[in-house]
Amino acid sequence: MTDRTDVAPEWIGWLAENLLRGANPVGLSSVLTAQGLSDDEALALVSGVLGDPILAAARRVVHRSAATEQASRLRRHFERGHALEVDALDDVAFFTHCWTAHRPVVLRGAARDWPEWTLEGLGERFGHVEIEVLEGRSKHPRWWTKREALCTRMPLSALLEKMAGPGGDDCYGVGRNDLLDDLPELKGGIGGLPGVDRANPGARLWIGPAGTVTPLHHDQSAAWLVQRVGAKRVWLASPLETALLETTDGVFNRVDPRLPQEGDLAEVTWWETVIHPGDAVFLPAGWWHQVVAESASISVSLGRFRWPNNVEWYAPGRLAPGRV
Ligand SMILES: O=C(O)CCC(=O)C(=O)O
Repeated sequence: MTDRTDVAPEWIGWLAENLLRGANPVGLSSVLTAQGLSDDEALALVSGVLGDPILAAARRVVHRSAATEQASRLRRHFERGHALEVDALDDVAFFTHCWTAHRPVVLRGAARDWPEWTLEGLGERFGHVEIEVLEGRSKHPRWWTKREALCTRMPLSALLEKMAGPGGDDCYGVGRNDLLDDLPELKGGIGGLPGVDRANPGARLWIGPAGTVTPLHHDQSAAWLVQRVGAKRVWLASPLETALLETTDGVFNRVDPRLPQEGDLAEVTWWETVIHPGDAVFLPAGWWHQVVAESASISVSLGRFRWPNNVEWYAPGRLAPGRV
């Protein structure tokens, strides 16, 4: 008779996981017999794991998580296909339909009254100014783990030259570094958007060639992403898309919404939009988003609102198995 110590721990784990997922014990024991156990040994092993108090404790935790999964699904069921895209949005409508509803929105022409920016105009006025960029990103698939090594400074004119070239994801002036501190004259031209603290909008600049990719990630605060020059394609998915919680990599995610997905990931509802100069997209805290520049691009993000905007406790990537 095989006892549990004779069986590879991976098989015990496999058995426990499948029992917790509700698999039929008889089916599981036939898999074990196909692995070389006799019928009696397989059944004894399955009933041993079924009767284990550790499994009973795990069931209680799994029940809570399955119930939460259903609550998420209920919300997704009603959200599906109801992405908001509007041409006008006042503060009250924004507060009701986006901020408290925790829903993204595309506001077309949101920055139509802001002063026009062009690559040529910025080059003429600020080409000599040194700005901070991340360079060498394309050599590192997880470049965000090497930010400090990749961070360098170059004159804006050098970045604009790269932006006139074929493009790619190698070099990007990313909003994490407050480039607008290097270009303070530009700050004055940045107008308000619904909900934003006008005195201190928390503006950050994103400037780079066609083809820059900000991989799928979530932030721990909300922001408007305002397109000023060129076009960007943005994919969004709700934090309630629980399939995406299994592919987290810190605040990033291994899923690329441009690629076909399998299993539960194929069921994720993506909301895809392209923003052009003047358009803005509201990115609620925690919503997954990926951004790809379709042409040489400049965007501004605004991250200070009239209401508290910080959910640093929200970090599902830290709850990955083995990290609890
Ligand atoms: O524009 C980009 O490349 C990324 C913007 C973004 O992820 C953000 O504003 O949170």
